[in-house]
Amino acid sequence: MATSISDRRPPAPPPPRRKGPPLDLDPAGWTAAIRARAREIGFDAVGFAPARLPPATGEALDRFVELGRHGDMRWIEDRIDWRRSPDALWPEARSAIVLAQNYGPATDPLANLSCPETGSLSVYARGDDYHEVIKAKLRRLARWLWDESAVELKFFVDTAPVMEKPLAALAGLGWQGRHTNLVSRDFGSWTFLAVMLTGLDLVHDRPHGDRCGSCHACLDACPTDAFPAPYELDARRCISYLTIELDGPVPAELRAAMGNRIYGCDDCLAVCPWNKFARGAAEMKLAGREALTAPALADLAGLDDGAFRTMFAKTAVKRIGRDRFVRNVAIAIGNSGRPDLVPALRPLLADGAAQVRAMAVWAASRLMSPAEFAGAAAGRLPGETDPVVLSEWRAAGVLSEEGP
Ligand code: B12
Ligand code: SF4
Ligand code: SF4
Repeated sequence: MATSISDRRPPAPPPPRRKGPPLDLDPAGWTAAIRARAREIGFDAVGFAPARLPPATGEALDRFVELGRHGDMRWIEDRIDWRRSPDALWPEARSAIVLAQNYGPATDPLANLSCPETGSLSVYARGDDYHEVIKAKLRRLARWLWDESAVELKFFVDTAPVMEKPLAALAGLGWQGRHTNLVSRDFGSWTFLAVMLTGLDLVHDRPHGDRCGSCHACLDACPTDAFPAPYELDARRCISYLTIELDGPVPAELRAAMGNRIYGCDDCLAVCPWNKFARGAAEMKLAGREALTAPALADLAGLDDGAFRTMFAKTAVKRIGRDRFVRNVAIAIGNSGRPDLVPALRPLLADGAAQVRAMAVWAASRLMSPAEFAGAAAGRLPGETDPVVLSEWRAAGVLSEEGP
């Protein structure tokens, strides 16, 4: 029955079904019943598609990987055969139930970008972790469907080798916009997606066409020029990838464009004109927490592991761990133009994590006076052995090519 598949964990064994004969419904009956139950549970939109993606979608995925645009996200290529189409992952699947959850922000999500002494977290990271919120709802839907139908099913949110956006488009929930995300006429760019595969035959929705027209606002808004062409993303340049997925130092040429974005990025989503039809999220657990709207960089720089876990308890941010997060904070401090943040930055030059020290060197080279920077180098260099950190000191001009 109801098993949740992820790239990281094997599926759980099916729980016992409640006693009694399964419901006897035709495909239209099941489709209507599932739609009603999903809405009752709190999903904002539901669509139905065949459990098979067209070959062209798999070919686009192959091109994305061949071109190396997935960067260090090796898990995309590891299960690429499954990812191309759900029926490769699970041959018995007949239909995909695609679910959308609106997380429309209550205020302008980009407002904080002009406050350089604070950090900007993307909207989705300011509330409870959507994976957990949506998985709880999926479990309820799966439990009900398994009890009523006795037909096997599997469900996913984000982490399984399934291409959720093309499936959602096929199920009529919207279209993949030029920024590559699913745009909905009802919720604009602000939806999370989830998928349930089932052995049931259902009545499939009709995909609806592309409504981007001549607009290219999202392409123009991208701070790092991450779209090599409309409808194509080079993840290696995307701030979402750089701040969340990439471990280690961020490529030097992209750091300045990150501004104060310390977890994810919403620029291409936020400028979409279809957001004018968007509504605020009804799911309260997804509502942004006040403390995460504009946190002071000086406070974030001081987070140790325990304080990081407490501050980001139950959010998606905790998944990246303290070191990667504070690395992002160091870059934002380097972009702040605020020498008054030097006292908060200075301890990061001696941080236990090499990626934090490396980005702190870069930030210090931008904020400190030459004399101050030379003093910091004299204090830190004698004990530094990490090649990545040394290369940052070298790039900042305090080490010769031959070494210290
Ligand atoms: C990997 C991943 C990322 C990567 C890569 C994003 C990407 N566009 O591929 C990174 C880390 C950058 C990322 C960022 C974000 N993500 Co993300 N991500 C995923 C994940 C796990 C897989 C996506 C995937 O399959 N990518 C592979 C590419 C090939 O697929 P595609 O984007 O659909 O590509 C299509 C077209 O763009 C085109 N194409 C793409 N490349 C190429 C190349 C060539 C040559 C050609 C011809 C065509 C072509 O063809 C493809 C098929 O139609 C999904 C969850 C899932 N399991 O599906 C979430 C998901 C897509 N992410 C999501 C979100 C919310 C985000 C962010 C908004 C988070 C944030 N605020 O920071 C950003 C948005 C950035 C952006 N503009 O895309 C949501 C999107 C919801 C929606 N409404 O669409 C998803 C669905 C998670 C979820 N369950 O809700 N993400
Ligand atoms: S999320 Fe930000 S960096 Fe990534 S493509 Fe969109 S605007 Fe560009
Ligand atoms: S901003 Fe414009 S081009 Fe981009 S997804 Fe929205 S409508 Fe399409």
